[in-house]
Amino acid sequence: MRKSLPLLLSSLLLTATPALAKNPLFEHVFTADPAAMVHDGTVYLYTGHDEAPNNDRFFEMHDWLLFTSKDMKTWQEHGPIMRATDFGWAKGDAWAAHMIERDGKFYFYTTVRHKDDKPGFAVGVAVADSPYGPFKDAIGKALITDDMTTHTPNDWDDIDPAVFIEENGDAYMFFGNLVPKYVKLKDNMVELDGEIKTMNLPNFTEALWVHKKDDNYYVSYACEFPEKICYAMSKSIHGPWEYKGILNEIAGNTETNHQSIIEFNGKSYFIYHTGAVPSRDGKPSGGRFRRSVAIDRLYYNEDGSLKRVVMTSEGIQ
Ligand code: FUB
Repeated sequence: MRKSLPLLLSSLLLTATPALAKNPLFEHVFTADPAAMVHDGTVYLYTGHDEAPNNDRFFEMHDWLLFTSKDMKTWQEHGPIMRATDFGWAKGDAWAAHMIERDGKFYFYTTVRHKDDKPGFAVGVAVADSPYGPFKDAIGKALITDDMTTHTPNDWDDIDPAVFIEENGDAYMFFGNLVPKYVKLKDNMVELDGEIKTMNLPNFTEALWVHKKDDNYYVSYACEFPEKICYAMSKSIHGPWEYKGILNEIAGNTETNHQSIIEFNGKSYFIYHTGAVPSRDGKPSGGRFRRSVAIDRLYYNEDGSLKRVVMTSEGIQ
């Protein structure tokens, strides 16, 4: 006998096991552009904060949020650590950022939109004595402004900073949209030390992230559009970079993606964002301007190359 729809639904509800979905990580707030840092046994997850009223127009991002975890499963929320307009020279647009520690100070490199005296997107740097802040503008001006690079006519081609410190202490900042770039930083972490160089990375869009394991350097980045995450490997921070292919497929319901790769307690993790939060309680669902951070495991092959990420709804169990 065929069941009526209400009966079918109620029997399904009675027999279904509650889903323990852990990806995306948070549903009560939209989070994007994860920038994770491991420090003193804790994972600090800094995220952008999508506040667009819907998925029709564009990003609305005012501040950056912080979540921490000691097991990658339970997360404590610390709220906003900084607003884009805390940089007195910035108009707003708290886009992708990166946190790194050096000599007990925490440097927060951010994408923001510059005021009209130097129009376009810019990179700022803030500093604090603690990973929780309070963060203040480290130099009172932008570290990178749009007029410093002329590789594309776009005013958003200097975005998405990611900093890597070599074992010998040399620090480099990677950034860019459509043209990947990097520049050495002085030991004080807040001044450029030399010229901005370009990199050769196939299908590059944005969201550079550099990490090292054993004697291999890895650069991962958002490629094509809609964005997948691709990666390349090298034996030197200066390249040449050998393109290795797709690391993660289009993450679902958003054209952008942005990854962090960390190692924590002997395991490697791939942290990214999706548009997968469903509509609940009459609120608009996730999507391209209402993104949400997710985490899955990252595995290496014996030759050091990376296995393609398997995105899960369970997340880290
Ligand atoms: O979140 C705004 C921008 O979208 C970021 O800067 C890019 O990486 C992309 O995720």
